[in-house]
Amino acid sequence: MNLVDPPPALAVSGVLAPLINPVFISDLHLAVERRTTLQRFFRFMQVDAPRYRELVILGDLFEFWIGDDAAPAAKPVISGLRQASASGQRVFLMHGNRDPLLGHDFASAAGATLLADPIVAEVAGTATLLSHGDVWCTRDVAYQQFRSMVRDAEFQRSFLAKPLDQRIAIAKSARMLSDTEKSIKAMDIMDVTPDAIDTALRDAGVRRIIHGHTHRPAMHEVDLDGARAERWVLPDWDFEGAVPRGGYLEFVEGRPRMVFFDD
Ligand code: LP5
Ligand code: MN
Repeated sequence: MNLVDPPPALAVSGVLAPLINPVFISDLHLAVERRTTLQRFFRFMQVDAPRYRELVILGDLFEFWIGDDAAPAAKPVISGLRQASASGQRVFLMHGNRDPLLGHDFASAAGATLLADPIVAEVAGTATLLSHGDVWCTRDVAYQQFRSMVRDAEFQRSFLAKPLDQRIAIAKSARMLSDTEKSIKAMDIMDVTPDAIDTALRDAGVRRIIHGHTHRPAMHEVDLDGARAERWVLPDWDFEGAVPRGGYLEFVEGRPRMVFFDD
C-alpha cells in the first residue's frame, strides 16, 4: 500500500450492478504450498469460469494475505483473474477473514472490484444478500473481537506499515492461536447464528443469502416470519488430501445450482 491508496477496509464498493449470469466461489485458501488446489483453480479459470458473465469471489481466496506488497507468489493468480477481466468478464472480490488485507493494488492488477461485506445485489433476477459470512458467526465472541480489529482502517494502516518479516510473524501467530482456539470451540458457535441471519434478511429486505466461510455447503432453508427464505453456503476447496473437495454456485433459469467438482 502506498500513502495515497485507501486501506483495504475503505477500498470497497458498496454498490453492485445486477449480476446477469454469475458464478460464485469462496474459501479456496490458495497458497504456494497448496499446489493441487492452486492447479484446480487455474483449471477452473480456464475451463469453467469463462462460461459466466461475472465471477464473484466471496472471500478467503488466499490462505492468508499480509499486504499487496507481499504478493509475488500470487502473481499467477493475479494473471488468471486479469485474463478473465481483460476478456470482458466482470470480476468481484470480497474480503474473507484470511484475506481482509487484499487491497487496491491487488484489485487493480487483477482487474477486479473489491466489494463491501455484506452487499445486496440483483443476482439472476433476484435481490440477494452476499457476504463472506463470518460477520454472522456472532456467538464466536473472541473471533468477532479479532474481526473488528483487522477490519479497522487505522489498524490496517499501521499493520501494513510494518516490515514484511514482522507481518509474517504476526500472521503466523494469529493462525496458530486461531487453530488452537478452534479446537476447543463448540461446533455450533463456529456456524452462523440463526437470529443474525433473520435480522440480516429483514434489514436487507431479501429472501436469499449467498455466503461462504462455514465450510458447510448446502441450501439451508430459513423460515422468516412465516415465509420461506434461502441461505446458500458455498463449498471450500481442498485438493491436498485423499478426498478432494471444492465447487461453485451457478444459476440455471434463475435458480441457484451448486456444482461440486468430481475430478
Ligand atoms: O481461519 P479459520 O477459518 O481457520 O478460523 C476462523 C477464525 N480465525 C481467524 C484468524 C485467522 O485464521 C488468522 C489469519 C489472519 C491472516 C491475515 C493477517 C491479517 C493481520 C493479522 C493481524 C493480527 O479468522 C476463528 C473462527 C473460525 O474462523 C470460525 O468462524 O473461530 O476465530 C478464531 O479462532 C479467533 C480466536 O478466537 C482469536 C484469535 C486471536 C488472534 C489474535 C492475533 C493477535 C496476534 C498477535 C501476535 C503477536
Ligand atoms: Mn473464512
